[in-house]
Amino acid sequence: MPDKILVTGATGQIGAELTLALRERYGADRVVAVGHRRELSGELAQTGPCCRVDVRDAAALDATVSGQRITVIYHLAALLSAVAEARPMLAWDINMNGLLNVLESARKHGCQVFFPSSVAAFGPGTPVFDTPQDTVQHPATIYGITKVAGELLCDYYHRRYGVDARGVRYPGLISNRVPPGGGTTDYAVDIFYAAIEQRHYDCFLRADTQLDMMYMPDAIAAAIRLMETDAGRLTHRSGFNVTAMNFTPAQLAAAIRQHLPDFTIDYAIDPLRQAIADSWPRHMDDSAARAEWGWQPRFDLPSMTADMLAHLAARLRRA
Ligand code: NAD
Ligand code: AKB
Repeated sequence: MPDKILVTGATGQIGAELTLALRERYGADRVVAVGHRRELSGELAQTGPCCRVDVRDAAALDATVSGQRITVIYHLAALLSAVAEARPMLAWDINMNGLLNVLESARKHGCQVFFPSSVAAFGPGTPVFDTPQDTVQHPATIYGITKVAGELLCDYYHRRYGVDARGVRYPGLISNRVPPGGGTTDYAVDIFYAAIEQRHYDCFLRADTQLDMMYMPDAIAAAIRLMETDAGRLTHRSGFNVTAMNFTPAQLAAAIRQHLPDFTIDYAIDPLRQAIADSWPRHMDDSAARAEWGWQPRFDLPSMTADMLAHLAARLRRA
């Protein structure tokens, strides 16, 4: 069992749910949630320790890691694909210098590190169907470039300094707790809010844009399972392909119509996000993750859709 865990990006789409899951599993006082701009509030603040650190501030981050006697860092703080493309310099600063600072603290204090890469680490030249674990990685976005560089940096810190850095290439993640933070796959979450509240959605991707996706409970389980796996079982380390389902906006709309027959969808294409989506794989091969650490998703498109609608509708009624 890890002694003490730090979660950067704890208020984000993944961080908010991962922090609570880690507190549930290892004990609330062992999991420190790191916020960025504002004081943490709500469930995150009420259920365990919190602090505020800008991950670009190496000294502040290191003081937190050493002061709190941290042994495991889940490093989630980053800018996602669409916001990164709007502010490339800032994205490089946060995504790269933030990770470098985390790895340096991990090196000094002997921490294990989880780094979430992305399907965005692939790009033109990568096989789009059954994208292999080890293949061409020439992403066309600044976000994807930071993800490839991040995977390489994690491998370097492991090889050079023995830092136990691990990670997955997540596809688009779907969740009902925290809205997504400015990615290309955000449509697959936005559509549920619109379906429940307006029975209509204007989608920013084309109807036939097929992408890999995953429901948040599976994403959380993947991170924890990989981190708990005996290191001797791992051949790969920092960029495991993982996926749970793949669909197009038209197929997701059809799945929602199984529950809300009057739901309608139109398409108002955003050229930036369409170009990003068109540069990503249609379906990753995640057999390495299945073989090396037993990756197995629970949710497919029908079960995710039913669960999402039920939980989000209840959450919106309470709000
Ligand atoms: P998010 O945008 O919801 O959250 C990012 C968090 O980072 C926010 O809490 C923000 O406050 C924090 N942050 C931003 N700048 C910071 C700084 N300078 N210092 C400290 N914190 C800062 O993102 P997410 O969806 O939760 O993604 C988390 C990680 O997972 C990211 O690395 C992302 O690239 C990766 N990922 C996400 C998805 C997805 O679909 N959500 C898919 C693949 C990979
Ligand atoms: C994004 O769209 O930027 C993220 C991702 C797949 O990394 N959801």
